[in-house]
Amino acid sequence: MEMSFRWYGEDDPVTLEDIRQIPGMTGIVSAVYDIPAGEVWPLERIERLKQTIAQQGLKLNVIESVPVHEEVKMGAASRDKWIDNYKETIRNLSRAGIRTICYNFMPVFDWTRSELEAELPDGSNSLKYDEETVRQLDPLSGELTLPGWDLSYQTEDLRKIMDAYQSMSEEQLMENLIYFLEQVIPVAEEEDVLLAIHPDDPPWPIFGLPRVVTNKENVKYMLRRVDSPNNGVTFCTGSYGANPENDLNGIIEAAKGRIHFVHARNVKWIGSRSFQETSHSIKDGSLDLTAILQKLHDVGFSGPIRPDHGRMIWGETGRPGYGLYDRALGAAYLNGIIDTLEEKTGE
Ligand code: DNO
Repeated sequence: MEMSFRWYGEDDPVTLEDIRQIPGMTGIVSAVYDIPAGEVWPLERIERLKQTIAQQGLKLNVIESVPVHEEVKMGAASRDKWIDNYKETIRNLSRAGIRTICYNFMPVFDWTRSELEAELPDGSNSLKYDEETVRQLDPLSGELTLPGWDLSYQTEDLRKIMDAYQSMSEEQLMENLIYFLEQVIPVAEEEDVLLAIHPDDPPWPIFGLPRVVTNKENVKYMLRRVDSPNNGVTFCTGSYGANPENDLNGIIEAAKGRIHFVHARNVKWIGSRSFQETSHSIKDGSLDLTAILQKLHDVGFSGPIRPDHGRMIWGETGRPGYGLYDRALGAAYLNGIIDTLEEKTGE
């Protein structure tokens, strides 16, 4: 597996110089962040990002994410224009030698939490999701804004978009995803690029908006409907694993051969539909990352993997979930497991 690390570009307080000192680190997961969702990514911007990373002896191996325009998710009449742009971005990424693109299909809001700095018993803090708190929140009030959210909307536009989704069934949203894939996957095939859909985080509907990349049945369905090796998934342990009903090894089995990228982190279930993020250790969270990595290894996964969110430890401040220290510990933990698995089979 290719151990990789997410880097938010020149504005990231975590530098490439820091990242290259993590043992076993080879890949960088990044994006051209200042291009509005739906616009074509110019080749020279991608090349520049790639060069900056290469100068530190690292490799830009995954783009996370190329955002899908909201009108595509909504199935609006204007969606084809955005889909054409998406195809062009795939072509440009391919020209720059990028082979893996992560994206998501969550209506309006990317990953959602109720608290960004919830204290853990050891005095560190981490991201937490409490269903009751989220249920009482109005995302239009501005009382909660999260780092993963697209804040470029005016409140009025956001209200209209949210209203349009209220009447959309999960089946319809899935159809909109399939429509998108039927258009872009042939281009990904031509360009030798793997698309890897990120699950919805958390994997259930929030704020009355439908969500579909949530469980084994839906993953199987979308992989079968557009049955190409280039149509794959990002297997995110913490997103699928937030729901205790999701059997993670079962999802890996269902998606085997189509898992193109892995996000590894742990969560502790703290009530119905509520969880807090922990260190990667199986002693701290509810997920058994050793068993999950074993399963990924068994199904032949050898692609990019990154430690996902970390806690804030040792007084570090910064982008919630994306500090240096705990993610570096996570990478070391994961590498220990992976080395053991791969050495056994002589890889
Ligand atoms: C959160 C991330 C997500 C992810 C996107 C992929 O930390 O895992 O924001 O990047 O959903 O499109």
